[in-house]
Amino acid sequence: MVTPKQAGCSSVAAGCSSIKRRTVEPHIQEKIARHPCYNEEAHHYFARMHVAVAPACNIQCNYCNRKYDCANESRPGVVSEVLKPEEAVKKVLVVAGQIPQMSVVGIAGPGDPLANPEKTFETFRGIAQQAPDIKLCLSTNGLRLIEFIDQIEELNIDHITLTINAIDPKVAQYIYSWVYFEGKRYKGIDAAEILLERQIIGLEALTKRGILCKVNSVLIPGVNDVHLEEVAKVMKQKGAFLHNIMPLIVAPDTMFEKWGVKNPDPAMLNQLQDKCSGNMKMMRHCRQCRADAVGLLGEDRSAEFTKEKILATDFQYDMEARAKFQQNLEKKMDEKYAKKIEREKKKRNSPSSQTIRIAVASRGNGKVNLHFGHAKEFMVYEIQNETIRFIGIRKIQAYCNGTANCGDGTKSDTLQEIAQTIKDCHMLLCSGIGETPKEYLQSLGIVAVIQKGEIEDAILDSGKFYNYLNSTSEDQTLSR
Ligand code: CLF
Ligand code: SF4
Repeated sequence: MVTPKQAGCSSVAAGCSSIKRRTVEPHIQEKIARHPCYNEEAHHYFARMHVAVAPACNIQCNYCNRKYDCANESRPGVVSEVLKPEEAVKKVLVVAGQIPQMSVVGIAGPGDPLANPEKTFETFRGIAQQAPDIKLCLSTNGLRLIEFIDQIEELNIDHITLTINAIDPKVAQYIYSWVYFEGKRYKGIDAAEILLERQIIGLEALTKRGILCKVNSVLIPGVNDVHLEEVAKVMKQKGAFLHNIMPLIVAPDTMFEKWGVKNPDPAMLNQLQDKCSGNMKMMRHCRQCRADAVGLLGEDRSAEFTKEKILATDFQYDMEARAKFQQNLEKKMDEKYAKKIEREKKKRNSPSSQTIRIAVASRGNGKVNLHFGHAKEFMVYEIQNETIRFIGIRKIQAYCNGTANCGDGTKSDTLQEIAQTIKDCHMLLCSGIGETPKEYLQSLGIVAVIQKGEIEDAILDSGKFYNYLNSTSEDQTLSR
């Protein structure tokens, strides 16, 4: 769904590295402590899953095509199997038993959850009854949000993602082909006016009831790129908690593909997020998940939990064991946060220290623990004067796709593409890397360093090392 779809979950989250605990009220911090999307810290430890129970949609976004399902494709709207509510509830219970850090269940498609209200609420009701420790999350395009606001509140669905790509119907008319509302199909400016009005009414109602709302906006170059700054201002005024500006992924056979609209590059996305961050808390760690994603945000374990396997599995839902496991994770997060505060207090103000941009390969747990060849994404950070800032996610095609591909000619193309994706980085941290990619990256001025352990410690050490190299080397590739 859109909303989620492109927009990732049909929603997005607050997770932004830029959300500092001390700027969040305690009752909200409590709500987001274990939500991997609304809390950037938590996304290293806590997992989410989506159950795909909502196939229909009531609008047509010009970037969405729900037909395509490829195991390597990760974007909203895409799903392998649609489930019935009872199958979805069983899947949640099985997954929760096997992945104890799974703290949130979202419904984000593959269509719009509120265009399928019976299936959506039956699923949420079943989960609330049988697994009351799990947080419920919903991602919607907002067209019918106001109609279901009472049910949302009653079921304690406390995290809503609303995909809002424009606030001006003159812009929105190029984003939506049609809107189906109260038994009639609208097109053009009429469709845009209806959708935008309903989205704002929905957002205001969420704010009034104290339900956390994350707004997802798809950055569409040439269509709403300039307009999104205005969107961010209005979303803040209306009470949204978090803004997730996510890059367009042009799907095959869509209007945007036909019109030749291009995906934005990372620099365009980062610049816009920086501009908008004055108005709103920004989420920068969104992975634009599939509507049946399972696992930590950077991984997708959906293939391990097919309908066939789920229906054949006996399970026991041990809420006590889950609670203990999650308390330990939270303790770990708290310790890490305390360490960070301590470091910030001690930080020396060294004016000579340059800003260094570092790409990190991680498979979760807040660690550098992934080999370069297996990475499907990098997390990009900046460090200056011992202050670390999370910039965003760069998705890539993995350099190694298994031994069968090793040594074939396509690898050099893949390597070039990967290098392009992180060409603005000075360093790359990973748990291992072969000589060929290491030398290639070095030739472009990207120093690959093998590191293991906590991401922040590794960045601090590597930042110091980089500054040292920079001060002693005559090699100009080290000083950008
Ligand atoms: Fe899912 Fe969305 Fe809830 Fe998260 S995803 S419904 S808020 S539990 Fe998260 Fe995925 Fe981005 Fe969505 S990373 S696409 S923001
Ligand atoms: Fe989501 Fe519907 Fe838009 Fe697709 S058309 S992205 S399902 S809201």
